[in-house]
Amino acid sequence: MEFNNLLIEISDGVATLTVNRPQALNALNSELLTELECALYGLEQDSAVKAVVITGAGEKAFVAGADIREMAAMTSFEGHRFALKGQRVMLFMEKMRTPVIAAVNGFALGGGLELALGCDFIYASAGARLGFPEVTLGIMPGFGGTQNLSRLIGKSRANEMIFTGRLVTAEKALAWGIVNEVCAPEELLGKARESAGTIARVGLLGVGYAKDAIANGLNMTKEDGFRYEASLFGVLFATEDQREGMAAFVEKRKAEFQGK
Ligand code: CO8
Repeated sequence: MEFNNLLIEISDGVATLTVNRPQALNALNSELLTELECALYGLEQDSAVKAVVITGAGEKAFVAGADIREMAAMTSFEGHRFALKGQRVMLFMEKMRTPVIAAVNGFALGGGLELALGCDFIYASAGARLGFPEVTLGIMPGFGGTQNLSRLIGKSRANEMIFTGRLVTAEKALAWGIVNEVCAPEELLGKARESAGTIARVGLLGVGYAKDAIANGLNMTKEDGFRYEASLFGVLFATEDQREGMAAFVEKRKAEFQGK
């Protein structure tokens, strides 16, 4: 499928997906959200892809939010549909077995920060600014931001960011646990691809099941989460990857995982 607003490059098991609408600071309009959904679905089905990095085109922005020009004319019904459309993308990323890393290379605002929070973890460049300015537009986050941010950094800090609409620096986002690492801008994509490459070289089944256990376990009691983890752990013992990974260790050689 051809995309008008996305670039996809696949190399050594890692897909780099670039949101490519720099004239609007990569703002997410309906077309772009549809393309994101299709692209992520395609990457999840592609056995050559073992990890995904999402970044923004240009030097200024990762994604500066949902498209305000498009939202300005929406009815209540359309606003609701638009929120559900964005949420579908965020939820799909959580459910994908393939890990997704956000490389936040500039402004990550509103729906842009929600996109980053929908990824499995985030690296940011030193000059990046992150925030939820929705309240300054008379709305609120609608692509999962209230849920994902509060679960990630706790209610108080999420409340402060969302109620004030103030942006935080990459360093503050690091201190608050929103991003895992702050990199020099010229090193950001390399760092994200390097981590994605490390993930791509290990057993994807183990990674996928671990992702499933963490994402679903967060919505369970600890005891249910433990039970769920044990079930998935058991399933892995029915796979060739488990046999291969352990045999390779015993035989002191590199494992050749097949993802089955
Ligand atoms: N939507 C549409 N266009 C945008 C957006 C956006 N979010 N952000 C930037 N642009 C456009 C600008 O309009 C401008 O276009 P043009 O050149 O045609 O006028 C171009 O990008 C460049 O932007 P600026 O000239 O404004 O660049 P500056 O460097 O002066 O400022 C900022 C950069 C600070 C990032 C500024 O562009 C800005 O404040 N952007 C808006 C940020 C924002 O408020 N984002 C949140 C949007 S709301 C949202 O994301 C809700 C998500 C949930 C939706 C729920 C469903 C209903």
